[in-house]
Amino acid sequence: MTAKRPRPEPERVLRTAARFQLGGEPTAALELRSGHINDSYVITSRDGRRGLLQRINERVFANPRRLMENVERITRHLAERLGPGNRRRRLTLIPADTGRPWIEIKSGRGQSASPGSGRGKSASPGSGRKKDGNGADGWWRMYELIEDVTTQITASSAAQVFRAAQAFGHFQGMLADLPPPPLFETIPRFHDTVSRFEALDRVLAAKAAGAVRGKQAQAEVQAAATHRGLADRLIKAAARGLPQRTVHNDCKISNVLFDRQNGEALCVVDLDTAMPGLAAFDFGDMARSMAHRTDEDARDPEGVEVDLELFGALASGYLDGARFLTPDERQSLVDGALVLTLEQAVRFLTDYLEGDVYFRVERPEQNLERCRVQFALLESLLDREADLRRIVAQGENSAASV
Ligand code: GN1
Ligand code: MG
Repeated sequence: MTAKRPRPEPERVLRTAARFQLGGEPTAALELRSGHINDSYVITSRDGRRGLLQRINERVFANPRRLMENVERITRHLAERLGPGNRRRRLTLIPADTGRPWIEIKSGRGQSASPGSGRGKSASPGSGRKKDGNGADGWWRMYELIEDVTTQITASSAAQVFRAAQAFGHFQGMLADLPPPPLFETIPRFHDTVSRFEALDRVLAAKAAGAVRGKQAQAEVQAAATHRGLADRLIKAAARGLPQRTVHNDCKISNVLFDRQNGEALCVVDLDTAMPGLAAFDFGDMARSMAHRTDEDARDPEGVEVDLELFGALASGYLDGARFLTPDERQSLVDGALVLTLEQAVRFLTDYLEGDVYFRVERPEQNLERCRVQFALLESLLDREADLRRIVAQGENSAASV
């Protein structure tokens, strides 16, 4: 599904972009292929304005209307917190011709997928969006493009990791006083690792898993079984009273924009999964994306290991940005690193076995390779668990030293 979704023709993209008040007629659309889920284009207008146009993947986000309400609430709140300047420090939605910052295109008799509460993940291929009549059906939005920034696939220095982690901590802090109600859960049970294992079980039980892929992934299926005992660790900690906060839920280093001139971590992007959750979810995603030097898309898991210098920068940057954490939350952070890395391995493995229906792939074995990288990282995190706990415990003291 995600990977096989039909792409709109370039002129359709431009016509869609023209419905947003970017300023000047859109003349160029450059597709970005870095995200796994949504379709993203950098749009340039005749007046030289640039915007980020995105089509929301409705097979993953079953209720785009409520998702966009979340995004509007978050961007409005951050604008209030940061003040009228600081436009490079926050995302700004661009209104469409409807007056709202999104449009829904439905062509012909085809209706868009009806909002429901089910997870996109369980949708079968072919469900979701119906006839893609003009290739551009679906929910679209546009953000102002933040100029003169760089993004990172992997961390390049401890100082950079410190800044990124601090930015995610500040992001959580700014959302701590978001007026009620809590944000809508755009993907239910998103970081419920136990239910991620159950999804794997279902794929393994189904004949449709495909004998060939099942054989290819034997070692990884075994690794998942070996580490399954970790899956409910955060769920149990949450039941013991860890606070629910508004968290980002996809804290990859690639979701931070760095200033091109001075390397400052300017802005956290990708707000689609910001919703109630645990601080440990975000710390865990940061650890799996910033505390080592390997690309998540590396073909070979050889040499994948946690880098304690980067992990130290991560812990001190995050603890500096998120000063509101309770002692119990600080205790849970290393668990977050272990559980989120395991969860991501299981998600990639499930998708590989299911036939690459969720994460966009460029090559057939990519999801299995991604899974191997996560398992290699998990082994390394487990080997160094005592060090990681010591580093987090010392983190606050060393926050100023990076
Ligand atoms: C997906 O689309 P992207 O790249 O922002 C995924 C995250 C995973 C990540 C792995 C909605 O994010 O949960 O951690 O890939 N997002 C969703 O790179 O499933
Ligand atoms: Mg994301």
